[in-house]
Amino acid sequence: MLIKVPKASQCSENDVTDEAIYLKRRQLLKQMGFIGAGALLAGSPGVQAINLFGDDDETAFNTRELTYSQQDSAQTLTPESKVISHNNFYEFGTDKTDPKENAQGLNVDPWQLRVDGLVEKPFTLGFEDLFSSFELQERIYRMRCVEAWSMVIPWIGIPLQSLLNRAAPLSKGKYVAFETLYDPEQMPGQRNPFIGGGIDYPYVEGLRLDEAMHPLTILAVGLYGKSLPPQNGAPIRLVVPWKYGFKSIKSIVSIRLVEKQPPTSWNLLAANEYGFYANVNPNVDHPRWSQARERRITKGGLFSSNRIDTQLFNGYDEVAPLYRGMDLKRFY
Ligand SMILES: Nc1nc2c(c(=O)[nH]1)N[C@H]1C(S)=C(S)[C@@H](COP(=O)(O)O)O[C@H]1N2
Ligand SMILES: [Mo]
Repeated sequence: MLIKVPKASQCSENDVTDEAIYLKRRQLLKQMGFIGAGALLAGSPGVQAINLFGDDDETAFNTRELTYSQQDSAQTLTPESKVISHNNFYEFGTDKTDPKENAQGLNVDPWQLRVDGLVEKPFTLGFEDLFSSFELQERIYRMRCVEAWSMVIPWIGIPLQSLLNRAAPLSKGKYVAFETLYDPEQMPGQRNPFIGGGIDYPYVEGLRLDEAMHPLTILAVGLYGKSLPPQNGAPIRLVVPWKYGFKSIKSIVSIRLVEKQPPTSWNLLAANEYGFYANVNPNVDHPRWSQARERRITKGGLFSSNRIDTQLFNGYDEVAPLYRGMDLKRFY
């Protein structure tokens, strides 16, 4: 199974050091097939990131495959060390460093992801199926948190579209509802609201069906050439790059086609601050802060960053037709 590298993503990676490491991993992924790597995980307790960055391998890389359409010096990849240590995963605590500290014991094998609701062919995927049932692709996406920081992350995943198509949605299904694992024993934030930030668990999210079917929408199973670490939402999480990060729900156990707009966790918590759509939009401020700019997390200390302008739809202009005629201030 080869990782396909789509040309559509609009990020470049011109950080030389990170790129060299990254290309090497990618080459190894290609040679081994991610399925082989997934299999290594089967017997391990909890999830361990698979290190595919093995011994020196000087095979020529096809760098053209990683040349993205918009070269832009602001698009340096966020170093892996920060992608996996500066997280929001309130099930494990509300500080950015809590998830890495508290989530390491999360047991993701066995795992069951159920796809059902208004579909012709409901199904359940086990842990191994997440890595082997669909063609894995690599996507480098910007991720913009509603808190006004952002990263550029090389994901590995499955277009959500392929998974939904396998379930054959019925015409009555207009929205897709997602649910995170509910397991208070493993997730301290779910048993203690002081740890979990007051969210009513399980964490739930939703998309309109056309958003879910958009080719940019993926279910990620890995990043930086490794399976997802627990703090990033192992074993499978949503990534919707034109929306605020909170839409990208982690550690998913249920994907359900529904008729009506489903409830979403942050909207339930504070409806005036977090809408259902949550499209990145520099012109619609959060009631308590501006969304015009963001801190792009880069090299240096854990919290070091560049301040840059935020772009409408996080720069993914190709999604604009999904919202034609909609008042983006009202449907924030
Ligand atoms: N289940 C769950 N999913 C979640 C969250 C969470 O607290 N719980 N936080 C969200 C927020 S606010 C963001 S910004 C992203 C962060 O993803 P990352 O830690 O991989 O960068 O995950 C999102 N998905
Ligand atoms: Mo976020």
